[in-house]
Amino acid sequence: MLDALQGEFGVPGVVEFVPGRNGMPTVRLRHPSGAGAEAYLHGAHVTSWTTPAGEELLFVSRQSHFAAGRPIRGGIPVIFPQFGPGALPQHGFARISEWHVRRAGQTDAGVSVTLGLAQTPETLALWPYHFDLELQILLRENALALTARVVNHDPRPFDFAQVLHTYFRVADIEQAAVLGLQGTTYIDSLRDDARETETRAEIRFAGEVDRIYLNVPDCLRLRDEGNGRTLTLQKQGMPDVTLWNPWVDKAQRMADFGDDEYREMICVETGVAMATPLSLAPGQQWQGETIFQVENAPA
Ligand code: TA6
Repeated sequence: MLDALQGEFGVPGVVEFVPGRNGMPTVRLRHPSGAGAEAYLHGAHVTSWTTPAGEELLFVSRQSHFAAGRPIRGGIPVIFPQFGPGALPQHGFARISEWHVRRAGQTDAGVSVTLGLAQTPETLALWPYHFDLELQILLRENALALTARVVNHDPRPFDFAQVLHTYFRVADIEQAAVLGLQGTTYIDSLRDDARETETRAEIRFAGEVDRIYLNVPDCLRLRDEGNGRTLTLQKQGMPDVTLWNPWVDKAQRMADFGDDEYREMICVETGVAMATPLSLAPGQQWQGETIFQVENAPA
């Protein structure tokens, strides 16, 4: 399989298809600057994004599963068509499905691979709609751009959510801050979904947080003070943002997450319809994008 993918889509030293953990097929992108990214075809799951200097910007749990039918803990889970619990498996089926390679290559814009998922007998059994879901992963010198597109190929409208559930690596959660959410309304999942207004210009972390922010400005920042780094998140078509850190107690209850790993990660998730599903008419499409940029990359 990997040889066939390499033959059809590969570019030696730039786009390479190689076995990942447990031999699961992955695609590795290498930018001329030295920046790198890696994604599993399982879930179209980005598990690594590194700077030209080789610094890892994403968090993946040392206890993550890498197996069919199981989500990878960390990186960038692709959430579709359901966010959170509900009639479908938690966070939907896209992150535990096997995606297909559609395009790959290098242009002036960067090094990219596009992965796709359409209905299968398994998804139809869970969610009886014909759809197409595509994710483009574009690597630049100091940026990673993820563009998601959903098309309704069914004769009926369907409701969906699409979220990039990104786990950022930080040196120490208590030396990290998220900026750009002041004045927005959030739903506090830890307080019976109470709706509040965010009053802080700079959000810091000292305990479990699980909040869905609605209709958020399209530019956010994550300051990782312990690493002397700031990441900018520039989004479009993805109005909602979730902040999540499990902290101690929840971390200890998660089999695929180390008890102390909460200290080295923060989820800043971007997407659409996190609180209220979005309806898509037959033949219509939705597209959204988030560009992660290292703001002050060392020269
Ligand atoms: O995005 C926040 C959240 O919905 C949390 O409530 C927590 O469940 C997290 O996602 C991880 O969910 P997972 O199904 O990947 O364990």
